[in-house]
Amino acid sequence: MYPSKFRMLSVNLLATILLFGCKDKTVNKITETSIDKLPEDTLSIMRVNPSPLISDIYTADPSAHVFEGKLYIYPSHDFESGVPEDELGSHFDMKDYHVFSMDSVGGDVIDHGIALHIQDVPWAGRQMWAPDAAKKGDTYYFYFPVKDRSDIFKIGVATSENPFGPFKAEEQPIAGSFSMDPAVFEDTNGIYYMYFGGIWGGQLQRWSSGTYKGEDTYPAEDQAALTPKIAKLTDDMLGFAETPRDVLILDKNGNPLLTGDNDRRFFEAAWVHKFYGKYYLSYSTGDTHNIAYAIGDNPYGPFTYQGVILKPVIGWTNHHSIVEHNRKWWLFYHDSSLSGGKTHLRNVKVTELQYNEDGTIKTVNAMVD
Ligand code: FUB
Repeated sequence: MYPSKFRMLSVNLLATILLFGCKDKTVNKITETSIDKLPEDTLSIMRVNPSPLISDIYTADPSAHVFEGKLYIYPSHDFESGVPEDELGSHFDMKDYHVFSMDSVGGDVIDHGIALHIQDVPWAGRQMWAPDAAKKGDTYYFYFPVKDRSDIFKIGVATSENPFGPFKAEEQPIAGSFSMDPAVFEDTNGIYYMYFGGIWGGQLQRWSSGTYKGEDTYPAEDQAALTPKIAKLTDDMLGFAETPRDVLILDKNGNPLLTGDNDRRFFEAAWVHKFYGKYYLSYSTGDTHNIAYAIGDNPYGPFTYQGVILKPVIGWTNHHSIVEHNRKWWLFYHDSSLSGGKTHLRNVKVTELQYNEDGTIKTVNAMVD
């Protein structure tokens, strides 16, 4: 093994030659076949180390959107509540949300203060996890997962006339909602869908029978893995217009990813964006810490697994969003660099996301050597 600096240099050099150094388009283009032939490290061509966007409070799970030409970030607000760490994520004990905005990446980041507090959600018990937002007409909708008073994750919705809130929560969680990590996608035809779900602490595995069971049930290692869920939203954006369906993620042979395929199967943090008519589902692989992605032809899928967008970051969790602004695509994500690696004290970052000519995404390696 080379010392790491030398190895990094050689990998970068090889990647640069492969991608930019040759004028011949057929070589410049990374195809499926060439990807298969290259050592995995060679694909980590986007080495980045941006500074945290926000450093006076801890923030995580950034859902970014463009509203009225500006970038808005809807993150979780991490803080030290003193709840001990466990496998269910009890130490992620967040109690409120802040919204942030910026005119463009690189500009000042404005903290708009508390947008929603757990005290103002009538049905909430504990743990405000990764939120998202959407705009329809003149109203902004804020979607958030929180455990109810029976300690079961549900998804709530709150509204405001402003993108930064304050948001007023509905009296009850969204009927038929469960688990966590909502991500709302507006298709180009104006239809809105919510993707959601997450295993382990996210409780998705407790809903396999259709109703909540207080015990964890996973498919066997050689069976199809649990998937994210999708539901079309009602016209008023406050509910599901259909029973949530499974979002299938297939390998390139058309077979569902298996429970034992920890490097590729879905764990949490689903996000969908559209690029040249294709639907890109990206998500965290959780215990293997990647942001992976799959491509499909419609919002419901199936989606075919493609690879890794973001390699593991400092900290345990990996959670992101993807948005286009000023003709560039941006990858918002978090790591735990500010807190010195503390799992539950994270900070939001952003870096550019780039596509290969065939529509696949260049892998980002944000781990500092
Ligand atoms: O922030 C709490 C949880 O950690 C999120 O809901 C997950 O996606 C993970 O990032």
